[in-house]
Amino acid sequence: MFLNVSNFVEGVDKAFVFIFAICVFLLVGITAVMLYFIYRYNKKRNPKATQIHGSTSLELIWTIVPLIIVLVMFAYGWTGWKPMKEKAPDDAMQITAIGRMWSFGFEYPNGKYTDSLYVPQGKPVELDLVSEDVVHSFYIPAFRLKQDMVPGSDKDRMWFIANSPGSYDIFCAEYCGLRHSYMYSSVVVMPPDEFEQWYADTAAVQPETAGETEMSADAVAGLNILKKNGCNACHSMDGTRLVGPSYKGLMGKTETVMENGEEKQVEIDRDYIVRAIYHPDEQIVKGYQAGQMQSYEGKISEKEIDQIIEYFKTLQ
Ligand code: HEC
Ligand SMILES: [Cu+2]
Repeated sequence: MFLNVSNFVEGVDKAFVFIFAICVFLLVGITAVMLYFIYRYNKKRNPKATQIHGSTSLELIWTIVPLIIVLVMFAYGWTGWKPMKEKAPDDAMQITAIGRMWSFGFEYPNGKYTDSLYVPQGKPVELDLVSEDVVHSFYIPAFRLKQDMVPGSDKDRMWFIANSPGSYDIFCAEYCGLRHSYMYSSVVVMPPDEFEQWYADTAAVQPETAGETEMSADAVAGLNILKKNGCNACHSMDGTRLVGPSYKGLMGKTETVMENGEEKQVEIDRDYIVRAIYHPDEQIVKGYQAGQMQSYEGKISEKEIDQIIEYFKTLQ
């Protein structure tokens, strides 16, 4: 529980342990006094109650002692929290952390992109927290760090120095819709030389595509675009219905869609896919909700859509 895996653990845990100890002390103390009073002043042992009217010294004690206690709590809390909000060291590695419904993604200065966060041990890392849709909250419990990702804000940042190699959980800590609970990832801390090697390996710039060797280069690129943009949080490849329809058997199929409140049959071709990705709310697939999928116009080019289509064709 108290492993110093980031530079902030000690400060936060000191405040926590102090507050927890005070709580335990009060719980035990108050319960003991209560039991003693029940025993000592019950009707048998103390038939005639004594009335007390005001006691300046008592008033002073139960005002000043708690005041001191909460001020000490504040002092511990403040000293643990303040360094998180200070500017990151100048040599901090800059990584962009992207949150979207419903996955995290990480972009490194050399263009590398991953689903899990990889960081070197012992070196400061600064995250620029970006949301592509709604408010998410980036939470690394083991590092004692949590910060909201607010769409449109460029001020959401977080920095840390990871001390021990290993893998630690990342959660979204702000309810952000249906599949919020699927929004988890991990931060992998590597010894510096191992990290350098991993980082320099730009052949792996794209997310891992294991076991998909029979696909054409375009189809693989298409799959990577889907992964990179978090499309698969809402769409499955195997026919399973998620928030959106599955990609399986999509190309060439006739789809029933709602356009301006009217039901229509359309054949799924390139134009349809482009419209679905750039203007998702123009034609809503029947049985699904509008307003779930955002427009990817400006984020995904038509050339990339062609690669996505190449990938869709492998799922017939
Ligand atoms: C937040 C959930 C969500 C995400 C993320 C998402 N979609 Fe969708 N998508 C939907 C929903 C819901 C529909 C059905 C309603 C509609 O047509 O807009 C849909 C419809 C589609 C369709 C039409 C499918 C059909 O059966 O006609 C395509 C193609 C599509 N999405 C592609 C994508 C791509 C590519 C991405 C990533 C760049 C993506 N989606 C990201 C929710 C999502
Ligand atoms: Cu979220």
